[in-house]
Amino acid sequence: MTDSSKLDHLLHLYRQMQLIRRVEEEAAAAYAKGKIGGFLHLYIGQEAVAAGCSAAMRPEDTMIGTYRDHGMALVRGMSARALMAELYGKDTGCSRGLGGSMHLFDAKNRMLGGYGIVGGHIPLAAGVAFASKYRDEKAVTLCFFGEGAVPIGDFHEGLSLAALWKLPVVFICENNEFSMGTPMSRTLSVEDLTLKAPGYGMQSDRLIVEDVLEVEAHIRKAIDRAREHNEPALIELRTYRFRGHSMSDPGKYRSREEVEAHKARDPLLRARKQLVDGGREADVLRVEEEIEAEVLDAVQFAESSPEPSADLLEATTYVGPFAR
Ligand SMILES: Cc1ncc(C[n+]2csc(CCOP(=O)(O)OP(=O)(O)O)c2C)c(N)n1
Repeated sequence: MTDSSKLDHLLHLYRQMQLIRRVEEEAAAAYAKGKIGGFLHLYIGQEAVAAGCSAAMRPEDTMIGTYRDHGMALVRGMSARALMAELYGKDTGCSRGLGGSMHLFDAKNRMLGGYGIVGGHIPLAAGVAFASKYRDEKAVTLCFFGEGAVPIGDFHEGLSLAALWKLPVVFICENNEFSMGTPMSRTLSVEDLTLKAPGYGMQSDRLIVEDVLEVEAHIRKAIDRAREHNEPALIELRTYRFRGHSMSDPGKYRSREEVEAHKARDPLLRARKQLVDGGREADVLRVEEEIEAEVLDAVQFAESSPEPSADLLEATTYVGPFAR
């Protein structure tokens, strides 16, 4: 890749990261005003994971993850409008307002959720990968979860089957060091989570997330192995969330200094600096302006969209004689 095309690619990833960050900031503001209800888990600080991983994927590949899913949906191509409207519980949302923040879903773009039960989707990811292999689609499933899912039974069942049946799936542990307010030292017996992989005869890799291009390069290797040889892998990406676990978390379990130290190593700002140092400041400013317009438009769209009708609730709750 030439320096110029590398910077073009980085600009594309910066656009995605900036879109996620600004969507999350506006969602937080709307939540504080009572416009968004339920739980809201922000992805601020972790954007380089979704953007870097997505860059290594093909359109036919699948992403499946946890309730911290806004970034995943956006990088897979869900519009900011459909996402924001879903957070607002509006009829124009990706699931007509019935799924909400934790259950984003976009079958067209192969983003298969958004799951609220910690670890519950890991065996589902193995199932999706099984289907791809069975149909000989040469498609790979990327399954995202936090380190809080690692001691959960579903993690072991999913990884065990994926290795046994040689499924094209890459398990990505986004280790942001805390499960709600609990540090990993109190939930896990080892710090290196890839130590779990050899127990299943599975490949593994581990990376501190600082540079979005580095994330892409590592994940690409795992995706290629999965696609070409049906070799599953467990990847640990060490990252950090800058906000609380959810909007209702004041985050008293970690010091301001700790959070600020991580913010100083923000992968989004690093990408921005690389672009500016590479002579692309004008492009950066243009992208930021475009993202600003896109996100404010999404908020306006969500605000002005209608609520789902009572008919929709009935039709999606009952089957048989009650279904319309
Ligand atoms: C099976 C199950 N147990 C408990 C919860 C409550 N809960 C929601 S999020 C969470 C912490 C998960 O932390 P982690 O997996 O590290 O992901 P993160 O939120 O840090 O991205 C817990 C315990 C749940 N949703 N599901």
